[in-house]
Formats: sequence, structure tokens, C-alpha cells
Amino acid sequence: EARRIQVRVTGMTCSACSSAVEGAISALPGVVRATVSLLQNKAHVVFDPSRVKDEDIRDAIEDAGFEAELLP
Ligand code: 9UX
Repeated sequence: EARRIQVRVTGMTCSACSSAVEGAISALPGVVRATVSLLQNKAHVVFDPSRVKDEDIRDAIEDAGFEAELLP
């Protein structure tokens, strides 16, 4: 069963930033789809929870150089 989450992402200032975040999330095994809105400072991620955890997604965004907060 796929799960979908939203993540607040701060520190993105241009479309290359949001593309980098999308790429970092998409590179994780188990991620089905990742879309990032620069204007909304938000990522939407669909993933297989048996393969990747929401904390892994947050960590990948932070490793790419941005601040990430999992939204309820
Ligand atoms: Mo362009 Mo976004 O250098 O950091 S990728 S502002």
C-alpha cells in the first residue's frame, strides 16, 4: 500500500533548487513519485513504506542542503 506525505521544505530560492530536491527524493529506493513546489515550499511524496521511511525522505532533503519538516 503506497503512502503519501507532504514535507515543508525551506531554503529553496530557484527552480534548480526544487529540481535538486525532487531528484534527491526520487533517488531513494521505494519512492514512487516526488513533486516539489518552489512557491509553496512543499514536497509531495508517494512511496512504499516497506522500502523507505518518511524520516529517510526528510534526511535526503536535508542532505541536499535544505531544511525539511514532515507535515501531519
Ligand atoms: Mo540557483 Mo537555487 O544557484 O540555490 S540552485 S538559487
